[in-house]
Amino acid sequence: MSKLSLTTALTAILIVMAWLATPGISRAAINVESPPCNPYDFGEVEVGNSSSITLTISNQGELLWARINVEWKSGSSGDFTTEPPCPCETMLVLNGGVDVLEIIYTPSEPGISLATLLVSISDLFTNEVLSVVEIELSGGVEAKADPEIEIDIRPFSKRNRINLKSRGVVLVAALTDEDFDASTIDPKTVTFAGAKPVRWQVRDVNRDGHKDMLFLFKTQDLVELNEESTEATLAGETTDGQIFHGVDAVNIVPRRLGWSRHSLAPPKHSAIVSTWGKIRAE
Ligand SMILES: [Ca+2]
Ligand SMILES: [Ca+2]
Repeated sequence: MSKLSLTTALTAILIVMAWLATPGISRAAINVESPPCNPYDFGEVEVGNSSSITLTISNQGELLWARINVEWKSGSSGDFTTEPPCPCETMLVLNGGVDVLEIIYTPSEPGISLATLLVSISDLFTNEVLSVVEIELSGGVEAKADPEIEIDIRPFSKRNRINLKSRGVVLVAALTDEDFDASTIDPKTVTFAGAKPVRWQVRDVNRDGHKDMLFLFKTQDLVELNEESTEATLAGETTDGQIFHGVDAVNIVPRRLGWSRHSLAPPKHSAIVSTWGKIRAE
């Protein structure tokens, strides 16, 4: 080893020894950037979408090597994640250096989500914990409580008659208004009087210029209706998880009361198909 490189090595050792000998060594700084605030609220993010911030951990004090440990104190599962994933491998930050951690919020359902990320900084050489910072995270908005929407049972009839002994079908429209966009309904979540829809389509049922959603149910599936029923409920969720319900009057047709044998006969399957086909063709 040359005299110069030996001198350089000795100097480095002396510097390290000086660091180790420094009492009450100052702390590394932790900064949350973009935007710089703690707690941090991601606000409203659509279910399935993501928003992220960058946690910047910088060693700007007098510490030579900072050892950073990051772990979830709460809320580790589900909506909040980090990149790299936590609990993270120990990060080492040299004096003057920085390391970054991305915090990602991906809401899985409507509502408020909370989490706390725990960042601890210690001296690599002495293991002394110098600083512990809790990053409090929140996201989402309060879910609206089951709003009532406007529905229209048998949209082309004001009497809303339902013959529970029929093997026919019942059309029910979920209508769009200024507070609700019926075209966002997830049809697979919809029930009407205990029945699941067998078909559905987006169309402007009441011709107000706004798309509604029209559902077709088999009458024999309306298990929650009986001859005493005066109203029926359509309920479901939108594609982003907002639950809703709507109520409309029904006029249950009494069995065999004033009906001919002909009218009690169940319609043929082909008649059901042609009814829906006619609507689809419009
Ligand atoms: Ca009606
Ligand atoms: Ca409409």
